[in-house]
Amino acid sequence: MKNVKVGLGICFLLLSAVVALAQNPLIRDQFTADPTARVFKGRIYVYPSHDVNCGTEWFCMKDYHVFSSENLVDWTDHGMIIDQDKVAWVDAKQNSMWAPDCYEKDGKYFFYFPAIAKADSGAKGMTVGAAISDNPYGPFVPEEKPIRGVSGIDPNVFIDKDGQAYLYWAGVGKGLLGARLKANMLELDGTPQTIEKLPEGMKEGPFLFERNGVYYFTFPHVIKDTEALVYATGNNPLGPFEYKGIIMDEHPSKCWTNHHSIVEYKGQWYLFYHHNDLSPAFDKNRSIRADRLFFNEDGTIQKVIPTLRGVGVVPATREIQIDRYSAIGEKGISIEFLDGKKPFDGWKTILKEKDAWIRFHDVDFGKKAVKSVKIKAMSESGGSIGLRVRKGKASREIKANIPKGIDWQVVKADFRNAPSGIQDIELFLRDSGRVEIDWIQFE
Ligand code: FUB
Repeated sequence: MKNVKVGLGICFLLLSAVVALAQNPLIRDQFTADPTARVFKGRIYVYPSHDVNCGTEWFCMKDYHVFSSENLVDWTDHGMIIDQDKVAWVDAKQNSMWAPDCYEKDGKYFFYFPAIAKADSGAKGMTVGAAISDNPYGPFVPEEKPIRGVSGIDPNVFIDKDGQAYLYWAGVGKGLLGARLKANMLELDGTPQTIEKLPEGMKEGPFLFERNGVYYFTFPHVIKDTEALVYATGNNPLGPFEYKGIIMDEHPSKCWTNHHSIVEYKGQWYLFYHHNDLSPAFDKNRSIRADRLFFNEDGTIQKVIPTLRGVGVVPATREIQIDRYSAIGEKGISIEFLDGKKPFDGWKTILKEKDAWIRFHDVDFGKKAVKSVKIKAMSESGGSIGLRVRKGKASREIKANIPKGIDWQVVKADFRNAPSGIQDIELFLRDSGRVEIDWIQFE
């Protein structure tokens, strides 16, 4: 499933891997959380935090990677950009490198990250530091000391049209705060102020953006049991803001955290957020996702319904992970890990009843006609599946027989005269039986 290219670099962090993934979660070979997406030089960069499992019941986060994509399908892992052992002020015993951000100013990239400070660093507890690079993917050089006057987590930076920069963060037990930054982007300019008139209750992960002169102050907020993503708007980067409502409901799975960013890329707005897809039993090992976000005419945000399908348009000639579906029938179908002990291997679709079906949209058949389709499948009973490619009323359908067997096999079937361009794919079980599907691929 993984297509890895390794590039030669001048230092360790330029060892980069390209992983073809257009669906949710976006990164499947490691845990990622708290994604801040930014557009730099026409490319989308995502700065998440990096969960690992240390065998404890709490977050364990030792370093940061950055990922980038031009097409929202091929994500490059640029490797580790900050390591807790290499930051002078960080207490590396704490594994506390929580949600980061990155912002560009005058050709320099400022990466902001929270961590627990060493006792002799001049700061106490969770605080925020910066690291600077000439490139969005590093190498980043950390400052010797954290930013003075910041006590808390989840830094977020915004530069307004007049060039004034702001830093926001979640003050532990002190609500959400903001302050002006000096021109050097490394010092507060004035006293931090609490962002007022926000709803009562647990709040963290502030993310501010501006659209059409309106400042959107967005943040995770516990309304009921776990974190929903919500927002308020105002006329000024430091408020006051008026609460507007929910961007994304709390996860039904009870993954306790959510953490997000909102970015416009090539004319479409996206919400980046996280869920514990690859670790259903332990919600401190999370995975980043992206879905489209839309505004109403009056500037309010439409609620985003989380999807598995995600946002990338998948070339028909790639392995299509149909288990990351856009729609699914109600009966006779389930999605399971290929191997429950190896979640990074991904998922499979299990068709168990006649007419059970699954749909996957936005598959790009391009201009060159495909001739056949390969289906990686397994069927202990043997089974017959139908595969339909359709665009509106035009459709092309074939059937493929999956021979009886207890091993995965790649079955090839003729598939000519498929409609060109971007299509939906539907897969269904034609008769009784049980068929498991890993992926399908046209050629
Ligand atoms: O990732 C650790 C913490 O969980 C973040 O800093 C919070 O926003 C929450 O997502």
